Amino acid sequence: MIRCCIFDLDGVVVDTARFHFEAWASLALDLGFRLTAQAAEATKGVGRMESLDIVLRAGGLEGRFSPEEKQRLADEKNARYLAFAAHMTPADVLPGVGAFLEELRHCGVKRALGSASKNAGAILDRCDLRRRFDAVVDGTQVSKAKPDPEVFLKGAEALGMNPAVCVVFEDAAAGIEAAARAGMRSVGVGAGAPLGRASMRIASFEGFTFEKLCREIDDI
Ligand code: B16
Ligand code: MG
Repeated sequence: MIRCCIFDLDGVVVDTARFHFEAWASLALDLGFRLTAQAAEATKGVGRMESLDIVLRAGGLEGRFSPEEKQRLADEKNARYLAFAAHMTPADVLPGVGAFLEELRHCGVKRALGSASKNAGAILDRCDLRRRFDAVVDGTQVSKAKPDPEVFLKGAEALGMNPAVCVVFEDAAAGIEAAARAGMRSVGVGAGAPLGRASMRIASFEGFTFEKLCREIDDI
Protein backbone atom coordinates (compact mmCIF):
# COMPACT_ATOMS: atom_id res chain seq x y z
CA MET A 1 0.00 0.00 0.00
CA ILE A 2 1.42 3.39 -1.02
CA ARG A 3 -0.11 6.28 0.92
CA CYS A 4 2.57 8.95 0.68
CA CYS A 5 5.06 10.10 -1.96
CA ILE A 6 8.07 12.17 -0.86
CA PHE A 7 9.86 14.19 -3.52
CA ASP A 8 13.38 15.46 -3.61
CA LEU A 9 13.42 18.94 -5.21
CA ASP A 10 16.61 19.56 -7.18
CA GLY A 11 16.79 17.26 -10.19
CA VAL A 12 13.39 15.64 -9.53
CA VAL A 13 10.73 18.36 -9.43
CA VAL A 14 12.77 21.14 -11.04
CA ASP A 15 15.98 21.13 -13.05
CA THR A 16 18.04 23.14 -10.55
CA ALA A 17 20.72 20.44 -10.30
CA ARG A 18 22.46 22.06 -13.30
CA PHE A 19 22.48 25.45 -11.50
CA HIS A 20 24.17 23.85 -8.47
CA PHE A 21 26.72 22.23 -10.81
CA GLU A 22 27.42 25.45 -12.69
CA ALA A 23 27.83 27.43 -9.47
CA TRP A 24 30.27 24.86 -8.02
CA ALA A 25 32.14 24.58 -11.34
CA SER A 26 32.67 28.35 -11.59
CA LEU A 27 33.84 28.49 -7.96
CA ALA A 28 36.29 25.67 -8.68
CA LEU A 29 37.65 27.58 -11.71
CA ASP A 30 38.21 30.62 -9.48
CA LEU A 31 40.15 28.33 -7.13
CA GLY A 32 42.29 27.16 -10.06
CA PHE A 33 40.91 23.79 -11.13
CA ARG A 34 38.25 22.23 -13.34
CA LEU A 35 35.54 20.31 -11.46
CA THR A 36 35.17 16.77 -12.82
CA ALA A 37 31.72 15.39 -13.69
CA GLN A 38 32.29 12.70 -11.06
CA ALA A 39 32.94 15.23 -8.26
CA ALA A 40 29.94 17.31 -9.40
CA GLU A 41 27.75 14.18 -9.29
CA ALA A 42 28.91 13.47 -5.73
CA THR A 43 27.52 16.86 -4.56
CA LYS A 44 24.00 15.89 -5.67
CA GLY A 45 21.54 15.79 -2.81
CA VAL A 46 24.29 16.58 -0.31
CA GLY A 47 24.12 19.71 1.90
CA ARG A 48 25.97 22.93 1.06
CA MET A 49 28.96 22.63 3.43
CA GLU A 50 29.35 18.90 2.74
CA SER A 51 29.31 19.72 -0.99
CA LEU A 52 32.02 22.35 -0.47
CA ASP A 53 34.21 19.69 1.19
CA ILE A 54 33.69 17.40 -1.83
CA VAL A 55 34.63 20.22 -4.22
CA LEU A 56 37.73 21.24 -2.24
CA ARG A 57 38.84 17.60 -2.02
CA ALA A 58 38.42 17.25 -5.81
CA GLY A 59 40.82 20.18 -6.25
CA GLY A 60 43.32 18.84 -3.70
CA LEU A 61 42.52 21.83 -1.48
CA GLU A 62 41.17 20.12 1.63
CA GLY A 63 42.48 21.63 4.85
CA ARG A 64 43.63 24.81 3.06
CA PHE A 65 40.85 27.12 4.28
CA SER A 66 39.77 28.31 7.72
CA PRO A 67 36.13 27.82 8.78
CA GLU A 68 35.51 31.54 8.05
CA GLU A 69 37.01 31.25 4.55
CA LYS A 70 34.96 28.12 3.88
CA GLN A 71 31.82 29.95 4.93
CA ARG A 72 32.71 32.74 2.51
CA LEU A 73 33.22 30.23 -0.32
CA ALA A 74 29.88 28.56 0.44
CA ASP A 75 28.16 31.98 0.51
CA GLU A 76 29.72 32.84 -2.85
CA LYS A 77 28.55 29.55 -4.38
CA ASN A 78 25.06 30.19 -3.04
CA ALA A 79 24.99 33.72 -4.49
CA ARG A 80 25.90 32.29 -7.92
CA TYR A 81 23.28 29.56 -7.58
CA LEU A 82 20.59 32.11 -6.65
CA ALA A 83 21.54 34.30 -9.62
CA PHE A 84 20.77 31.33 -11.93
CA ALA A 85 17.60 30.39 -10.03
CA ALA A 86 16.27 33.98 -9.98
CA HIS A 87 14.88 33.56 -13.48
CA MET A 88 12.86 30.42 -12.73
CA THR A 89 9.11 30.36 -13.38
CA PRO A 90 6.40 27.64 -13.22
CA ALA A 91 7.53 26.69 -16.76
CA ASP A 92 10.70 25.25 -15.18
CA VAL A 93 8.84 22.47 -13.38
CA LEU A 94 10.04 19.24 -15.03
CA PRO A 95 7.73 17.56 -17.59
CA GLY A 96 4.98 15.36 -16.14
CA VAL A 97 5.56 16.42 -12.51
CA GLY A 98 2.45 18.63 -12.29
CA ALA A 99 0.16 15.94 -13.71
CA PHE A 100 1.63 13.26 -11.40
CA LEU A 101 1.19 15.47 -8.30
CA GLU A 102 -2.40 16.16 -9.34
CA GLU A 103 -3.10 12.46 -9.86
CA LEU A 104 -1.78 11.72 -6.37
CA ARG A 105 -4.09 14.34 -4.89
CA HIS A 106 -7.00 12.80 -6.80
CA CYS A 107 -6.10 9.33 -5.45
CA GLY A 108 -5.84 10.62 -1.86
CA VAL A 109 -2.08 9.97 -1.69
CA LYS A 110 -0.18 12.49 0.47
CA ARG A 111 2.64 14.50 -1.13
CA ALA A 112 5.69 15.74 0.77
CA LEU A 113 8.84 17.55 -0.28
CA GLY A 114 12.11 16.31 1.24
CA SER A 115 15.00 18.47 0.08
CA ALA A 116 18.49 19.13 1.43
CA SER A 117 18.33 22.65 0.01
CA LYS A 118 18.01 25.70 2.23
CA ASN A 119 16.67 27.47 -0.88
CA ALA A 120 13.82 25.00 -1.43
CA GLY A 121 11.11 27.35 -0.11
CA ALA A 122 12.14 30.15 -2.46
CA ILE A 123 12.22 27.79 -5.45
CA LEU A 124 8.78 26.37 -4.59
CA ASP A 125 7.38 29.90 -4.46
CA ARG A 126 9.00 30.96 -7.74
CA CYS A 127 7.53 27.89 -9.45
CA ASP A 128 4.13 28.17 -7.72
CA LEU A 129 4.56 24.67 -6.27
CA ARG A 130 4.04 25.13 -2.53
CA ARG A 131 0.29 24.52 -2.69
CA ARG A 132 0.98 21.17 -4.40
CA PHE A 133 2.57 19.65 -1.27
CA ASP A 134 0.90 18.59 1.97
CA ALA A 135 4.20 18.97 3.86
CA VAL A 136 7.54 20.60 3.07
CA VAL A 137 10.79 19.63 4.81
CA ASP A 138 13.91 21.41 3.60
CA GLY A 139 17.53 22.11 4.53
CA THR A 140 16.49 24.72 7.11
CA GLN A 141 14.71 22.04 9.17
CA VAL A 142 17.22 19.20 9.26
CA SER A 143 20.54 18.85 11.01
CA LYS A 144 21.84 15.75 9.23
CA ALA A 145 22.49 15.67 5.48
CA LYS A 146 21.44 12.80 3.18
CA PRO A 147 22.32 9.88 3.21
CA ASP A 148 21.01 10.35 6.76
CA PRO A 149 17.27 9.59 6.62
CA GLU A 150 16.24 12.59 8.77
CA VAL A 151 14.67 14.68 5.98
CA PHE A 152 12.42 11.84 4.77
CA LEU A 153 11.48 10.65 8.27
CA LYS A 154 10.44 14.22 9.15
CA GLY A 155 8.32 14.39 5.98
CA ALA A 156 6.52 11.14 6.88
CA GLU A 157 6.11 12.24 10.49
CA ALA A 158 4.59 15.59 9.46
CA LEU A 159 1.86 13.65 7.63
CA GLY A 160 1.44 10.93 10.25
CA MET A 161 2.67 8.27 7.81
CA ASN A 162 4.56 5.07 8.56
CA PRO A 163 7.77 4.81 6.46
CA ALA A 164 6.54 1.49 5.06
CA VAL A 165 3.75 3.26 3.12
CA CYS A 166 6.05 6.00 1.77
CA VAL A 167 7.86 6.10 -1.58
CA VAL A 168 10.74 8.54 -2.16
CA PHE A 169 11.53 10.05 -5.57
CA GLU A 170 15.24 10.90 -5.86
CA ASP A 171 17.90 11.70 -8.46
CA ALA A 172 20.93 11.25 -6.20
CA ALA A 173 22.69 8.22 -4.76
CA ALA A 174 22.80 9.92 -1.33
CA GLY A 175 19.01 10.34 -1.42
CA ILE A 176 18.31 6.75 -2.47
CA GLU A 177 20.51 5.59 0.41
CA ALA A 178 18.65 7.96 2.78
CA ALA A 179 15.31 6.45 1.69
CA ALA A 180 16.59 2.92 2.30
CA ARG A 181 17.82 3.92 5.77
CA ALA A 182 14.39 5.45 6.47
CA GLY A 183 12.77 2.10 5.63
CA MET A 184 11.11 3.57 2.53
CA ARG A 185 10.95 2.35 -1.05
CA SER A 186 12.39 4.65 -3.70
CA VAL A 187 12.19 5.59 -7.34
CA GLY A 188 15.40 6.76 -9.06
CA VAL A 189 14.60 9.67 -11.39
CA GLY A 190 16.62 10.67 -14.47
CA ALA A 191 19.29 9.14 -16.60
CA GLY A 192 22.22 10.15 -14.38
CA ALA A 193 24.45 8.04 -12.16
CA PRO A 194 23.59 4.45 -11.22
CA LEU A 195 21.15 4.44 -8.29
CA GLY A 196 21.65 0.82 -7.25
CA ARG A 197 19.35 0.63 -4.24
CA ALA A 198 16.35 2.26 -5.95
CA SER A 199 13.25 0.04 -6.06
CA MET A 200 12.64 1.18 -9.65
CA ARG A 201 13.94 3.75 -12.12
CA ILE A 202 12.18 6.24 -14.41
CA ALA A 203 13.77 8.56 -16.99
CA SER A 204 11.24 11.31 -16.21
CA PHE A 205 7.67 11.80 -14.99
CA GLU A 206 6.37 12.13 -18.54
CA GLY A 207 3.72 9.44 -18.99
CA PHE A 208 4.33 8.11 -15.46
CA THR A 209 1.22 7.38 -13.41
CA PHE A 210 0.33 6.28 -9.89
CA GLU A 211 -1.05 3.09 -11.40
CA LYS A 212 2.34 2.32 -12.97
CA LEU A 213 4.05 3.02 -9.64
CA CYS A 214 1.73 0.62 -7.78
CA ARG A 215 2.12 -2.03 -10.46
CA GLU A 216 5.93 -1.87 -10.34
CA ILE A 217 6.67 -1.68 -6.64
CA ASP A 218 3.62 -2.15 -4.48
CA ASP A 219 4.03 -5.89 -4.07
CA ILE A 220 7.80 -5.89 -3.42
P1 B16 B 1 21.48 24.65 -0.87
P2 B16 B 1 17.89 18.27 -3.11
C1 B16 B 1 20.22 19.52 -2.73
O1 B16 B 1 18.86 19.57 -3.00
C2 B16 B 1 21.03 19.58 -4.02
O2 B16 B 1 20.85 18.40 -4.78
C3 B16 B 1 22.50 19.72 -3.70
O3 B16 B 1 23.24 19.85 -4.90
C4 B16 B 1 22.70 20.96 -2.81
O4 B16 B 1 24.07 21.07 -2.44
C5 B16 B 1 21.83 20.83 -1.57
O5 B16 B 1 20.47 20.68 -1.95
C6 B16 B 1 21.94 22.04 -0.68
O6 B16 B 1 21.36 23.11 -1.35
O7 B16 B 1 22.90 25.06 -1.07
O8 B16 B 1 20.50 25.33 -1.80
O9 B16 B 1 21.04 24.68 0.55
O10 B16 B 1 18.40 17.48 -4.28
O11 B16 B 1 18.00 17.56 -1.77
O12 B16 B 1 16.54 18.88 -3.34
MG1 MG C 1 18.23 16.03 -5.97
